[in-house]
Amino acid sequence: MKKITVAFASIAIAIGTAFAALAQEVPMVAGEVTKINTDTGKMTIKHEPIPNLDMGAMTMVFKAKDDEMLSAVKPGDKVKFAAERVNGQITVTKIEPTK
Ligand SMILES: [Cu+2]
Repeated sequence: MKKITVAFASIAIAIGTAFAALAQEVPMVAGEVTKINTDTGKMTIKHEPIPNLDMGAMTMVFKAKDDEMLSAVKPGDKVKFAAERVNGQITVTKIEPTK
C-alpha cells in the first residue's frame, strides 16, 4: 500500500510541475510602437530583449493577437508587451502603454 501511495505522490508532483511550467507568466518586455498596420493585423515594435523567445533588442514586426490591440496603442507609444510564438508566428499576446 505504501508503495502505491508513493507512486501516486510522484505522479502528482510530476503533473504539478508540468502545469506550473504551462502557467508560467510570459515576461512583459519594454518597447516602443513604431507602426500599426490594421490591414495586416500587425505592429512594428522597437523592443528590448525578449527572454522567452531568446531574442535580443531590435525593431521588428509582430502579429497582434486581436484587433483591439491595434487601436489600444499608437505609433510613438512606449509600451510593455508580452510576445509568444503562436502557430509559428511571433505574436503580441498582451500590450499596454507605459507612462
Ligand atoms: Cu525581435
